[in-house]
Amino acid sequence: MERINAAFPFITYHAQSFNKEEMKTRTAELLSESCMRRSIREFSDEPVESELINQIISIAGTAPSGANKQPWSFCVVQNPVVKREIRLAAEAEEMRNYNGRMSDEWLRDLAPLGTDEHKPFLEKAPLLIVVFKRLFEFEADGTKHQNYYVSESVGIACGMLIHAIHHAGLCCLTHTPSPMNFLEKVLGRPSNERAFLLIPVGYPAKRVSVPDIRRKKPDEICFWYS
Ligand code: IYR
Repeated sequence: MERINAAFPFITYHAQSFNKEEMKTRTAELLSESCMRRSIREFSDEPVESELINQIISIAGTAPSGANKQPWSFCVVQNPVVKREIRLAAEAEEMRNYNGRMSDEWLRDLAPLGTDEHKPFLEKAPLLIVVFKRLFEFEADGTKHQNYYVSESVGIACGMLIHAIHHAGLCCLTHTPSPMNFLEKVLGRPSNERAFLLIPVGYPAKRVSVPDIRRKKPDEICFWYS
């Protein structure tokens, strides 16, 4: 449909187009690649090229967002002193979580994952991507502008980030130290930003073990109304 509004011009969108066979093959390939992704907690300290990280973050930046406000900031932490500061602060919070703040049910649910308050990966991984959500925007003169569906938008961007990391042949962990407001202070973020996820990224250590867990089957997660 033609839409004419000189103030807000539209451009023609050229969607990707595949035949039915290609659609099935591409989807099957993406599914098998997706099935191979696992969160890991043991990283190699081998560095990762900055250009690759820039591209991965650019992929996350293609996520849809409320009113296209793109309410996210991705901080890439490579500096070992800053990584150490983040590890110490995260471990201090987690120490309190594992020793009183988490319910017995929560601790029982985490038992199969083998997690505890020690977070060596926050120093070992060559980089940490700290994702911040931007609650609103400031203009230079201090005027505030609203963002919309901020958590939804940033959550989608993080999903795409994690998938791009995996697609590149790297590994990551979605780490959620709680509370994580220390990240705003350590990284000196502006007052409109809140820490959303802490994602250590790198190559896996030589031998990595992961919990033997299964994913829900399509009929457990998908409900058709035909
Ligand atoms: N944030 C803690 C605890 C934790 C919570 C959940 I839910 C997990 O899936 C895994 C861990 C930690 O990182 O140890």
